[in-house]
Amino acid sequence: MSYLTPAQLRSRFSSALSAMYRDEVPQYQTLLDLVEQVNQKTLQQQPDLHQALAARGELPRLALERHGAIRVGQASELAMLCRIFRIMGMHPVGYYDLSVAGVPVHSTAFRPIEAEELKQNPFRIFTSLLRLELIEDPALQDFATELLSQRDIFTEPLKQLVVQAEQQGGLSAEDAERFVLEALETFRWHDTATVTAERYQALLQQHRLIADVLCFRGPHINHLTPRTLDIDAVQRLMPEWGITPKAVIEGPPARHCPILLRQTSFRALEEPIRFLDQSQGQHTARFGEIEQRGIALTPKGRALYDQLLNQSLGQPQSQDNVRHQQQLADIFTAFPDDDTTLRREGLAYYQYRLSHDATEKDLSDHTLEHLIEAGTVQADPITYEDFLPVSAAGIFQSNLGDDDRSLNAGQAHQQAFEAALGCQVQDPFQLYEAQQQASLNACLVQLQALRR
Ligand code: OOG
Ligand code: NI
Repeated sequence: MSYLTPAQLRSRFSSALSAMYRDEVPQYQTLLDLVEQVNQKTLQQQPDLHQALAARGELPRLALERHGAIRVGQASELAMLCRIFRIMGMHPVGYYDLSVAGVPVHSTAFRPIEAEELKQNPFRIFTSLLRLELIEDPALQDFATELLSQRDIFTEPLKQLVVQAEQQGGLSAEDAERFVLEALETFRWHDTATVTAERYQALLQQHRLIADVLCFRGPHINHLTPRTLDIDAVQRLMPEWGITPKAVIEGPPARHCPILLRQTSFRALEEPIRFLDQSQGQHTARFGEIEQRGIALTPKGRALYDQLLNQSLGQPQSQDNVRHQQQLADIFTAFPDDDTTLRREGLAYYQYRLSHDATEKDLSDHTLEHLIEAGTVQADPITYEDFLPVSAAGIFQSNLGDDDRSLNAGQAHQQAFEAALGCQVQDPFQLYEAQQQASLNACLVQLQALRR
């Protein structure tokens, strides 16, 4: 019996999810069209970028690249998601405590880990677990617990298929098709709430996110995110396309060597819902987002990023994106912006490879730096595959109501999160470091082969 690879399963799932979301949220299709247009234009205008992406084999994954997000309410839900995503080759990476930004959740990103897997399909899901202990009113906290204990966000066939996949080590094409259809049910939008309008209001007042997680039968996918090559252009063009973006782009400013992740989003929908008492209301949860990814930073680079970002957060925040970007750009002049310095100062991660025309005569007792200078060894930036807590908080806030207040900041609770998850989250730095090291080792082996 032959099984689909995890990457094949992941691709089928992400494209089915994308189709469902385009159906549910028509503006998502508009966003995809806009991003596609901007990406094509950017590739035409920047032949160097085009070539670099082609050389790294990233062009085919450009149109595929997207992430999504969901929010769940209890440990058992998170643990089951972990098993479902594992079958698709997606593993929990990173721990994000959003309570520091007044959002009552903590999160991880389920994503492929190996370079080859990422190349095939980099789809990831930012997954948040509600922290019920941050609900202030004890009666409401009890009610929330009860609500959660009454729901099952996974279909019976899905649970059976998960066990089957785990036992036999994969799924046949036929079972995979059922698996995708059943898994979609968990991510689908429900237009009926599981509570009365009055309860909904009470939970909404605690925090809009609490109502979003607790009042529905499932954790509707709340956004999907295509990857753009020019986020400033998309932000600028959105209004022309009938989309109102959040005020400012999150993350670092535009740079010659893009670092980490830049994001912007828009509120997509006010959806009619029917409450348990049959009254009608509206719920805003679903939105659109775009991302532009740059190079992954080492702990040293990340510390510099955090320091500069904090410096900018300490200034009066402009709601005008042009001014905000200018402010950021001024502060980020302190961050080296050429690959050689980023690499030599150990600020960012690179993937090393031997150039095609390397010959034995290029090799006489040279250091790595010499080999790179001579063009014998190439160093390509490793793309950042994770998220940024401050940016994520900004994305969360942008699709909540303006009336939202922040909750008291809680302590980081990584251990509690991992207990709920049923396993530990992987450290993103270690993954990038390992990828860099593996590429160096491979280069060394090839060099030695040339010397012989
Ligand atoms: C997730 C927000 C975070 C990102 O891209 O940083 C996020 C959510 O609203 O559930 O998706
Ligand atoms: Ni997102």
